[in-house]
Amino acid sequence: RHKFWETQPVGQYKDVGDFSLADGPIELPTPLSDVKQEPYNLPTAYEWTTCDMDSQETCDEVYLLLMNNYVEDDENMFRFNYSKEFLRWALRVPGYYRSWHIGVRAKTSKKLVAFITGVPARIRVNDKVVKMAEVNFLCVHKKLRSKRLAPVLIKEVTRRVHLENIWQAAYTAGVVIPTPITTCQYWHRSLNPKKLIDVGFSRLGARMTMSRTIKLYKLPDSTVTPGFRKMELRDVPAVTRLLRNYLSQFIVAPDFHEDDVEHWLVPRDNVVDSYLVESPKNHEITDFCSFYTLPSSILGNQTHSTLKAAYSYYNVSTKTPLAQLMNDALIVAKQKEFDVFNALDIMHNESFLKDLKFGPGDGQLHYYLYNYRVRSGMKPSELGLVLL
Ligand code: YNC
Ligand code: MG
Repeated sequence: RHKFWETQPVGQYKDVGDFSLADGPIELPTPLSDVKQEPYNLPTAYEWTTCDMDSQETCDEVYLLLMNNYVEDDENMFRFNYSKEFLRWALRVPGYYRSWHIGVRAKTSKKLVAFITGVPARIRVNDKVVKMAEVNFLCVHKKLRSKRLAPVLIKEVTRRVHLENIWQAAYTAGVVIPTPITTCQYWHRSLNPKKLIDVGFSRLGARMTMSRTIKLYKLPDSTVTPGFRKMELRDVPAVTRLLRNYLSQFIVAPDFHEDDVEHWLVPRDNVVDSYLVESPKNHEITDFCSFYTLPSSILGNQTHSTLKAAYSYYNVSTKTPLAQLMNDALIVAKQKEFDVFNALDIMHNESFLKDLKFGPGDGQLHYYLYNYRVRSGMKPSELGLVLL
C-alpha cells in the first residue's frame, strides 16, 4: 500500500499494538563513512540545488514555489502563503545547516520545481532528549506530481541529516502514512466572521443572522489581565524557565534552551507574537501565550485575496486561568486584524476551545517520528510540540 514508506524505519501498520517493541530508535546509526556520499539520482532533466535563504533572490523563488504549489485544504479553496520573513525565521534557526534547505531545479530553465527542508531540534520523548531534524516544506510543483519525486526528496534530506550524525526526525502531514504517533484536530475561532463567511471559510449557523453572528464573536477592545504585555528580549531567561517546566509534563516536546526561546518566541512583526503576564506586585512572570502568522491565499474570490490567520503556538498558565489568557490572545489578534485564530487540540488547548467559541475544523494533522518508536495510542493532549 505504501511502496516507499514500507521501506523506511518508521512504525509500520502491522506493528501497531505490538507491546514487545521497545520505545526508542528503530535502526542504529551507521558509521558516517557508510553514509552515501553522492546525492540521489533525479530524472535527467532536473538537478539538486542548496537554497541559500540569506539570498533575497533564492528566498523569492522558494516563496513563489510555495505560494503557488504548497498545501491546500480538501476543497482547494485556500492555499498556505508563508511570508518570506516567516520562511527565513523557520529555516535559519540556531545551529541550522544550509545543506538541509534542498531544492530541485529544471536543468535548462533553472526554475525551482521542488523543495524540502530540515532544521535541527532537540526533542524530548518520555525521558530521553533526542537530536532530530524537523522536516517541513516538502513541495513538488503541481505539474510534476505523482512521478515519485517526493520519495527522492525525502531520501536526499535523510542522507544530508545522516551526514550531520543525526538519525531521527519529526514531521507533520495532512495525509496518513505509516504511522502517526498521534492525530490532532484543528479548531478555528472567528475574529472577522463576515469575511470568513463571504469567502466560504465558514457558514452562517442554523437560525443565525449575520448581525447575530458578528455579535456572538465580538471581543473587548483591550486585554483584561493586569500585567499582560508583549514579551521582550530581556524576558528570555524567565520565559525559558516557565516553558521548560510546563513542557516537562508532555510525552513528546521540544527541549528548549535560552537560545531556542530567543529565536522561536521573541516577537517578530508579522511572524510570531508572544505575550506574558508580569505580576504587578512582584514582577514575576507567571503566564505566557504566543501565536504565529500564516496567511492563506483565497483561491478564486473576487473581493478577498488573503485570509489572515493566527496559529496558537506555545501557551503556559500558572496564575492566570488558561481560558482568560487565551481570550487576551484573541483580543490582541483581533487588534492586529487577523480574520481567524486557529489551534490544535494539543497540550491543554481542549480546556478552552469550546468556552472561547472555537469550532472544530475538518482538517486533521498527523504527527510522525522517523526512526523512533513511541508507545502507540498517545493522545493529542499528551503532545507538547508545535511544528510550523
Ligand atoms: C507527505 N506529506 O505516501 P508511498 S507536509 C510524507 N509526507 O509514498 P509522489 C508523503 N510522504 O505511500 P506527489 C507526503 N505526501 O507510496 C505524499 N507522500 O509509500 C508520499 N503537495 O510520491 C506518498 N506538502 O512524488 C507516497 O507524490 C509518495 O507528486 C508519493 O508529491 C507529494 O512538508 C507532495 O502537501 C506532498 O507538493 C510533495 O503532493 C506533493 O504528490 C505536494 O508520487 C502539496 O510520497 C504540498 C504538501 C507536504 C507538507 C511536510 C512534511 C514532509 C515530511 C516528509 C517525510 C520526512 C521524513 C524524515 C526525513 C529525515 C529523516 C532523518 C534522519
Ligand atoms: Mg512526483
